[in-house]
Amino acid sequence: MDLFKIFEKFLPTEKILGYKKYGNGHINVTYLVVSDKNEFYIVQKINSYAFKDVDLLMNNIVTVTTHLKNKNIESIQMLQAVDGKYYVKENDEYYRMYRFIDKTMTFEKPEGLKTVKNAAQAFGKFHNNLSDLDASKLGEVIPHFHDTPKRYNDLLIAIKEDKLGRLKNVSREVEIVQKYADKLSLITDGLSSGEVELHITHNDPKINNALFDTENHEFRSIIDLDTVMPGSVLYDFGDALRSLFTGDKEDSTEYEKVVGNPEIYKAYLSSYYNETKSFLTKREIELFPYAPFILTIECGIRFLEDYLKGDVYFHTKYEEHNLVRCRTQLNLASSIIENIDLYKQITSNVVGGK
Ligand code: ADP
Ligand code: GN1
Ligand code: MG
Repeated sequence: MDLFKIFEKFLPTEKILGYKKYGNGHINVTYLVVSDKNEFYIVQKINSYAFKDVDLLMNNIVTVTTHLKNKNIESIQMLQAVDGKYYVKENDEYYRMYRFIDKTMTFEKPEGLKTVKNAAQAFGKFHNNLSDLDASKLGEVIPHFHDTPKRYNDLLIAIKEDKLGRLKNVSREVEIVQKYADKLSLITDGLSSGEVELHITHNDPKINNALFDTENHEFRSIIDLDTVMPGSVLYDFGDALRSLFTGDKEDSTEYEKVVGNPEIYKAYLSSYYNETKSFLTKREIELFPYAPFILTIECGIRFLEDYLKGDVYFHTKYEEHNLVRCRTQLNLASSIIENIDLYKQITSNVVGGK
């Protein structure tokens, strides 16, 4: 990969002075670049295994960022290459570039309940700000992304095929997933019946996909808009809590330490509910306690499937990496569902019987 050549196709009037690999994402490869005009940029190699239709992907992102910009909301600013496209194709690989949002930082784990509340407010406002964007302008960039029952079926196929002979290492994990198989369709059933509504959602609201101000740690901007598309707000609610509960321990071998945290749940729910109560349905509120469980077990299922398939989707650093990640998520999912009455109680206290 020639980063200099790629950069030139976006900005022929500037030159790269230096660059380094940046961030902890599992999908794309990200570089922080500084130019001879002392401007900072993010250049990313797009993961074209995950994103099969790069035109659709970039169209979604530009549609959303333009909508936010028109409302004066700080957002990532994609650059157009000299040919007018929002990506450059080089040796069958796709690259994109955007401005670094200055004086911002990401967190890998919540730094106290203030970060939790800020993140909840951020994603609540994100849902609100996109509620007047015509959903038909966005394509389904990864079909069935949070269709948890389908994710489970995909896992069953990977188990059957056992391409790498790894099934023998995961009997305990398969058993845990099977134990909860009847609880995986709560959100998708709600969508089918109409009790859970379609919104434009982020679908990957990890804590490190929100930028915070370096000085006062206030929320600045939501990033990593790759999976923005129509979905349920419960996907974002559940996955944000999954990420906040997991913190920086997603890759930890001490997986029994990755458990739910009722204080974090309460803080997130209170701030999120404040932003979104005008449009939430009764069923969505009922499913709040289940959403972190569903999104967490789904994530565990996806890591397990990828482990069985030979680590084709998520970036991994060693052979058992996806299996370790799967274990942390399954431990977390179990700890949430085992305490579901507590999460239900917190929900009814916060929501006060809407
Ligand atoms: P991935 O899909 O690999 O997770 P992200 O878009 O989340 O890629 O970018 C990886 C990291 O780069 C982020 O967690 C954040 O730290 C940083 N980053 C990305 N875009 C920006 C931006 N516009 N301004 C500042 N930092 C950014
Ligand atoms: C991936 O790209 P990143 O690291 O923000 C994944 C999410 C998973 C997450 C698990 C497009 O997110 O769905 O929840 O890893 N993103 C995609 O850490 O698959
Ligand atoms: Mg990311």
